[in-house]
Amino acid sequence: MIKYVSAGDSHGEMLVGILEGLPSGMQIDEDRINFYLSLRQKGYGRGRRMEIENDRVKIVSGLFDGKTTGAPLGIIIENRDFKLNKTRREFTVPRPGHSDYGGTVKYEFSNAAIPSERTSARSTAVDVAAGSLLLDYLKIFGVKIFFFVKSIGEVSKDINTIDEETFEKVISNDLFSLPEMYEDFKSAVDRAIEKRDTVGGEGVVVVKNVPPGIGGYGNFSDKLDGIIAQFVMSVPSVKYVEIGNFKPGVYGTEFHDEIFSNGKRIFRKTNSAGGIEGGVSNGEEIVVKFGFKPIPTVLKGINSVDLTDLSNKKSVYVRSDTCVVPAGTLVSAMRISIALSTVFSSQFGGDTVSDVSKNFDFWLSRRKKFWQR
Ligand code: EPS
Repeated sequence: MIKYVSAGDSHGEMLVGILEGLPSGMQIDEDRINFYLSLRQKGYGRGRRMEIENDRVKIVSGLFDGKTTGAPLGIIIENRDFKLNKTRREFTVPRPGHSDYGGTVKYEFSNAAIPSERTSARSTAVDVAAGSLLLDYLKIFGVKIFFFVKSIGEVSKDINTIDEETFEKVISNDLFSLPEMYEDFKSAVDRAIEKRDTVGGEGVVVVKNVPPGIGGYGNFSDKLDGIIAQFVMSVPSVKYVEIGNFKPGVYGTEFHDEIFSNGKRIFRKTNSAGGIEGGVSNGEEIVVKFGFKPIPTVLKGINSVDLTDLSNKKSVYVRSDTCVVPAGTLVSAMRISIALSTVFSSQFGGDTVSDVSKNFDFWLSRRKKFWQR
């Protein structure tokens, strides 16, 4: 089964990821990984740190002639800030909304800047490297992952799906927005910059081509929606995750996606469930929506307390971003790539790419009465 762990501090020497359990014989596309890393950096509304970094992946183990060997992959991304600036922070007034307070209490630090070394969104660079690498693993199953920003601040467009052509347009702009929303989203970020404040928003990930029957319900921890939610909910700044399209107040007969047959094929006309029922995929697009809070480091400061003498003070300002919704949306998509890879690998394990592919084809062939591409 595929497993992923990471290490690395925001202003330390490098970020490190380990991906284990990949089959042998998978070609690794470093250019695509670097492209996704550059997408993560360019989101409009990021701070000056992104002008310093130029994230490039280095894979230091588990490859031979560019293909996986079955051994764990060691993935490294260097922090240029470490070499160029050597940022070192010390403060004792925690930023409300950041990990400063909880982390300082937990580990008994005297410097409230230490917890964010690990909880900073910097660590998501290596998540994006791992997740974009795994897009090739998901290709064995024909699975594709698309994403877009749905809202920034008050500006929102309520759509639940996206086609490949529109996705190409989304990733060619620095807000990952649908083309018609770009100017409005940009103004929403600019308003926050003018106000010396920060702004949140929402993103959507759409996963295509997942057959019905992926995931499990033997135990709560097997459920596909629960697994996806854990991988997205833990992205920095995410405050909620929703699968599908639930609106309080709708009746069961309105909400549930009726099942039809034309005698040859089973199909649905709606996708309120977002592609998952009972913890298992149902063959429709998996639609994951999530919301980002405005980030907690604000120029004006927020009321807080100095932990040294418990006096009331404003929170500190340190170099930061204004809006992380575009970057966070891409990160969430790449976390979903990791989540799905763990699930697919536990269901269709194998030592080589062709073993995995054969296992999956056999499984599908047994179920072709119900689902076909
Ligand atoms: C972050 C603060 C900023 C962001 C950082 C997340 O970094 P710094 O403190 O060095 O200015 O740029 O995000 C990244 C470094 C990144 O690569 O995404 C925070 O406090 O969470």
